[in-house]
Amino acid sequence: MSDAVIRSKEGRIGILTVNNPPVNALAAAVRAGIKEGVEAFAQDASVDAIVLIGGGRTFIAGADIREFGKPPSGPNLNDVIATMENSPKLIVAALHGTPLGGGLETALGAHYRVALPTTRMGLPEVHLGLLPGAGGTQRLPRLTGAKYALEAILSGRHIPAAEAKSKGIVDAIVEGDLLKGAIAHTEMLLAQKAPRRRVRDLTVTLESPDLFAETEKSIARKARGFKAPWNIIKCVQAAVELPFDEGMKRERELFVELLTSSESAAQRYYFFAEREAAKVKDVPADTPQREIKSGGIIGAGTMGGGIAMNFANAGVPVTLLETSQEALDRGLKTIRTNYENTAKRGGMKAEDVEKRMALIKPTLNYDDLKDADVIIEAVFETMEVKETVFKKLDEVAKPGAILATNTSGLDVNQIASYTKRPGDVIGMHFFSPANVMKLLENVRGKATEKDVIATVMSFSKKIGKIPVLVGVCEGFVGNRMLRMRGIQSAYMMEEGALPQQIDKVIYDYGFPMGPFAMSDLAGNDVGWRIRQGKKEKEKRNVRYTGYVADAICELGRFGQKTGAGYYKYNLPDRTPIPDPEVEKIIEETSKKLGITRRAISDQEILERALYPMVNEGAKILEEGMAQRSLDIDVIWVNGYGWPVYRGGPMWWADNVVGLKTIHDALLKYRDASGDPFWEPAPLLKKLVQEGKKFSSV
Ligand code: 3H9
Repeated sequence: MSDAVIRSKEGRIGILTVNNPPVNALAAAVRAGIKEGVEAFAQDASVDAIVLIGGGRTFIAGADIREFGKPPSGPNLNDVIATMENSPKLIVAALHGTPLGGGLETALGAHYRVALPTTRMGLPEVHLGLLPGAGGTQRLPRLTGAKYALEAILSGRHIPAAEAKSKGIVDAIVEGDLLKGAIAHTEMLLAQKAPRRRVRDLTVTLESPDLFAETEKSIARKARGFKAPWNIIKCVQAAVELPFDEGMKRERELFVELLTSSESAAQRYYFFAEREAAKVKDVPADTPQREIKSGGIIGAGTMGGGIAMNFANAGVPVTLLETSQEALDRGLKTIRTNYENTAKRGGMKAEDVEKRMALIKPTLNYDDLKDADVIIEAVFETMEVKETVFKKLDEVAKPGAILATNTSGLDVNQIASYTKRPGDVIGMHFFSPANVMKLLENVRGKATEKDVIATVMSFSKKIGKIPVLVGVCEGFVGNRMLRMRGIQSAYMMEEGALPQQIDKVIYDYGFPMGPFAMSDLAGNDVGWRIRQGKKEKEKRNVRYTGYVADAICELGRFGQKTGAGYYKYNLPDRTPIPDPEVEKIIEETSKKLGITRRAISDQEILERALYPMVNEGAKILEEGMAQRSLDIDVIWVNGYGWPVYRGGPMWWADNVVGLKTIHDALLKYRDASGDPFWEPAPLLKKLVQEGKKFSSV
């Protein structure tokens, strides 16, 4: 008997307790332990029924994702579940924590299910590019009807216990001690001589004959590029149309198709990458942390207001400072409107609007920041303003307070030098809108203390962010790489491509939009003003990148907000419409630059837009500005819409394109253009020579 599943008895009930911390994932030993336990109790005359329960914080949270792709060992999960379902002894699954994926599927193999009120269950395989491959797509529809099951499996959402009860997924909610409640429920079933109810024997309700066609239509945009959602629809359709065993066969085929796809490999990689990114190599998990009970934010603009909302959403009181009453009022009004709109859409309870507003204390006085445990500055992006703010903060903040800057581009070390406590200073680069975007680039200065890093990384999670630690360099990781795509997009436009062609290639790759549509959304004037402020045209590149962009801005085409940019817009409709006027500007620019326009292929566009980003990623890695290639991927997937089914730029380079292909393409473009921009990064060259990947660094 393995330790992974512990057998015990309470009276005439046999108990199987899964014991595989932290989340009782279905490793081979767990699968074997359940099967053997069910078989042993079946032979045991002193046992009338069986309770299956999880030890520790949760019932089984799914298959062991780390086992996918490795040679199979131990009994297959479908056999384990069939053994349960066919057991001559009645089986009750007792659910707590997060019974997910294969965990919930195992529970659906029991004859009955009870759950604690706090249990949140679901079939989230879609997030791993998979589908429930142990009967979930066949059994759930038999309990809930096809429509509900389809929605639940396609969204992968966590279903609260009360909802699960109302849909028949669980039979009873148990208050208090789960094991006791489960035993009592089992004894009641035995007393009632309840049948061993096999979910496989139930019939599926199909609410509407158009369900599958309509669902395909409704997910078309969101599921673009993903494989799993389409296979999930086919599986649930099979549950409706085929006998159980044939439906199971179909599920298996469609599961294996996904398991061997690069989309799922990317998504499974990403699951662990996101968790790994929260860990800092030289800051051990047990590093003592500073306590954060309250915060302060300087600047109530779009950024500051959004950051304040993150604090309030997490229940952390925050003081919001501005320099004028009008600015403060404006900022608070925007926050309130955001909350009210969320409440109207059903995203939060109406009474919570006031509760959250009450956590945000407005002030015009720096002294009100004296008790804050962390203070984040979100003021105008010039070093002069930052200097004033940090000198002031140094005067008022209590000893040990963490002083953070939300700068997206200025030198965090220089900002830290304006205080007498550079060890307490760190960058927290939120992305706009800060109350929505999950990514947080935390920027480690050369003096930042380890306990400050540990505190900020874990506080980031508390306020609902996905944190990644980066080093001080221009643009940090995300914007530094984005710039590479921007440079080549501008050049390609001058050489012969139009914004709509470049945008389409990037959109088709899987990004939510291309660089020009994105610029129109963000406002073309932002970059224009920065370029105007610079005394000389950029030297770092062979050619200036702003010719077309400047011409467009000179016509007041700032983007969506002015109804025109690289595209025109019939506002309020925000669909970009290609504009012959822009085409003319582009052609004139090419002429002025002495460039004969040529047709540029989609493949060239893709390579020139994305390979330089990978090359820059290599430099970032080599300089230690990102800890690992996975950190870069997490930044790009979360902050910039890199399609998760391609894993992020570095995973894609490692596993789909291949580093040698990228290296050779860089050389090809370098030789054709003579532009040193294309020089492969030394790390890329080295890895190619050694036949290694970025993930090995
Ligand atoms: C499946 O079941 C397929 C079947 O349909 C078909 C089979 C034939 N495997 O997230 P946390 C690790 S697919 C291995 O930080 P939380 C995780 O990496 C699976 N490891 O905690 C972390 O490790 P470390 C369907 C796993 O409390 C530690 O556990 N199931 C797995 O914030 C703690 O995790 C899912 O997709 C796993 N399945 O959240 C559920 N799960 O400490 C995926 C977690 O070394 N998991 N780990 O960094 C989750 O959603 C969350 O982890 C959970 C806990 C909600 C369970």
